[in-house]
Amino acid sequence: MKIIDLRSDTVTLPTPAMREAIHHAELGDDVYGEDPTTNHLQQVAAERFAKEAALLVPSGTMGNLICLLSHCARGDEVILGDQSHMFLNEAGGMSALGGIFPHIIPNQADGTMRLEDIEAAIRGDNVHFPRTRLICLENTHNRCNGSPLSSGYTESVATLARRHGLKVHLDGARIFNAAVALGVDVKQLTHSVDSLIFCLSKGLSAPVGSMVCGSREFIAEALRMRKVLGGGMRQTGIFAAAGTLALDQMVDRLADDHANARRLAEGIAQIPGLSIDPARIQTNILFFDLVTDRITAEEFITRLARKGIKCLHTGPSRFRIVTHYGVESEDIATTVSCMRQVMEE
Ligand code: TLP
Repeated sequence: MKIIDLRSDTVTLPTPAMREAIHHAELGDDVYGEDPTTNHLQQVAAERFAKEAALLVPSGTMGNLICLLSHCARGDEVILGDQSHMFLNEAGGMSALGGIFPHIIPNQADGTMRLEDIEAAIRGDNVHFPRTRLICLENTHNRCNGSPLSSGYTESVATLARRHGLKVHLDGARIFNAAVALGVDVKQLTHSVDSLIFCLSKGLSAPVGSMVCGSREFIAEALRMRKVLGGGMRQTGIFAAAGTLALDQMVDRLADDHANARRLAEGIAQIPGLSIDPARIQTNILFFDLVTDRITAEEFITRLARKGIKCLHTGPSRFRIVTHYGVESEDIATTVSCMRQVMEE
């Protein structure tokens, strides 16, 4: 039985070309800046985003934390969405390790935060207040159905930030999904932000790694913060080799994942007892709800798993599915038909 693992695009395995590149990667000690394969990936990433420099880091979580620590001092405040991954799913690292104060405002259903809400959250200069330093965006927005944020929206947040002397950081773990869904060059979505991270090891299928991009000065500080966090690695060319291929070969195919997610949503919408609005699915992430008491959420997940289909249980009666490399078009039909059987059993 083929296991169709739809829990996340983090489960993707490296492609045969990546395994080959890993095998032949030229290596050195990256802590001395001497791993040629890593240096090449960092240059390619910086060019792809038209930023001055880029840094390879072990994970998206560490990348976001490195950026927070590079932008902010202890006691500084960061404005971010209440549904953001940085607020909900990164173990409170900004407070635990940086003494940074999160100021959350509501994420709208499309992953944006209202400009009025952002502006109202910015503190004035007063000895009683923390210093507002940074605004964080997430594109695509994981918990908001993988919604892509437009370049226009990102620019208006950056303009607002600049007016108040603030910086903007983008959690672009899935920024290439956004670019493909919106049909724009990825630079258009990132030129106005001061720093960004993106992940090599999600939809792009590399086994390990995320990249931080920004100005040369910012990346010098990020390098120091990576060291502080114990993220200085050695022969990182082993996975940087796969990362370069991820950027070269795995971006355009994300459109297939988006088409699969939309087909899956349309199929789920037809199953009595399950609820989803397919019109909201623009990239590779979808959430759906169990809206019957004939079966519990635990039973639903367990019976589906018995049929070889794994999805993530994210709320009392809410589930998440993420399509990715390795999930084929025929797997979509199999998934819908198994879900229908589970609901009819
Ligand atoms: N998201 C993962 C994990 O929460 C397990 C997932 O399955 O969606 N930003 C965003 C928007 C993310 O979705 C994630 C990971 C991260 C940052 C963190 O990346 P990693 O897992 O590399 O630390």
